[in-house]
Amino acid sequence: QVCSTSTPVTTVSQYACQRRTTTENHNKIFTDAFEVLAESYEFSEMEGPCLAFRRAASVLKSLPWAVRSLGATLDLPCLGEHTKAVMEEVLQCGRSFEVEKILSDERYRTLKLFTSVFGVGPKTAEKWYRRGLRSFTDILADRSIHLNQMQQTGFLHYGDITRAVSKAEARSLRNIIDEAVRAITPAAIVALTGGFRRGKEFGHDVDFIVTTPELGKEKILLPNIINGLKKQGILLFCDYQASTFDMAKLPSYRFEAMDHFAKCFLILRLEASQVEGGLHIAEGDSRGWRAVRVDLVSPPVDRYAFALLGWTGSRQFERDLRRFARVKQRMILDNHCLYDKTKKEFLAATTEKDIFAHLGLEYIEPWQRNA
Ligand code: DCP
Ligand code: MG
Repeated sequence: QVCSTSTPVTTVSQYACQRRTTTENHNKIFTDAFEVLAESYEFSEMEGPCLAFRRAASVLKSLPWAVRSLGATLDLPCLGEHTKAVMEEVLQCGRSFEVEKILSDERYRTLKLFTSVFGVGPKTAEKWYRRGLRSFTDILADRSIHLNQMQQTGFLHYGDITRAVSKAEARSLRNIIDEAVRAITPAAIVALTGGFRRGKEFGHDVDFIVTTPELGKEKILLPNIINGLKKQGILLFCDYQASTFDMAKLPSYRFEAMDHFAKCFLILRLEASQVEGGLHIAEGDSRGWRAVRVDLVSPPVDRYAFALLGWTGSRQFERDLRRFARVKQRMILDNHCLYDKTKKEFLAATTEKDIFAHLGLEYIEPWQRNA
């Protein structure tokens, strides 16, 4: 008997770094629900279920089609009983009652509100919630609460900072950073990273990597850029963290969340006149400027590819790159390096493509990393 040709079964990988995920999400009704559940578990410090919902959301985001029945999800990875129960509800009723319950829950709502302030993390939000505080008015009226500088600035520019940054605004900020950097050393390298590099239309901030072709010279960059922005009168806030990077300590940084490169978390004043099509601000707001969050990271140039890959995201894409490296290749990947535990050696890379190749992965373009 002759074998009948059948259409090849394309299996979806459980690793986001083996999937191509554009910004086009055909399953938003499900992934929005999963995000709420994941965040709710995060507030309760239940990492397992939180990650399970994040992974499930990420798988659905990668599909070039909309799920219309549970039957269509049979071959998909990372969808457990709980996620399928939520999907079933959404398919039948257009919404999930479990999600609605969370959205109206006082604790969830309060923690969500408090963590929306720049400089307020889940720990601080929880502390304020336990004290019985429920609103910004409660916080600002409580004399026993000391707000650090970041949080004070967070409240001061709350409206602007919680409002999304547009692509046109990101482009204008790129020009501002480019100019500030070029005034220091014309040879400097500036790269847009984060969500805008992945092609997103809006972001919560704009992320850049800045470095110099001459190794070691990058040390002078951030302090000088900061000074330049200050002189221009557009620096509204700056949290500068000097480099604690030490090649000799690699690859042992791996359990830490942040990398050790010099970086600064900024709030800049952006003029309407500098943005093509105007600012992305509330209608009726006639100030002519807005505050925007900008992050600058400054790795030594020989670490550039790792930093760029690490800061381009998405978070889920990064998590799975590292998990894939660890589980499948016995390698350790972070924002600084790639280490092969079998060969006991560091693998060099000057481009992101080099890193994907070392990992035995097909190259995934930045705009396909919206996992
Ligand atoms: N990143 C990470 N882990 C963190 C923080 C950041 O892996 N704890 C990486 C992945 C992110 C990138 O850095 O994509 C930039 O961080 P942002 O918080 O700015 O995230 P995005 O730019 O992706 O999204 P947004 O549009 O919200 O800024
Ligand atoms: Mg960003």
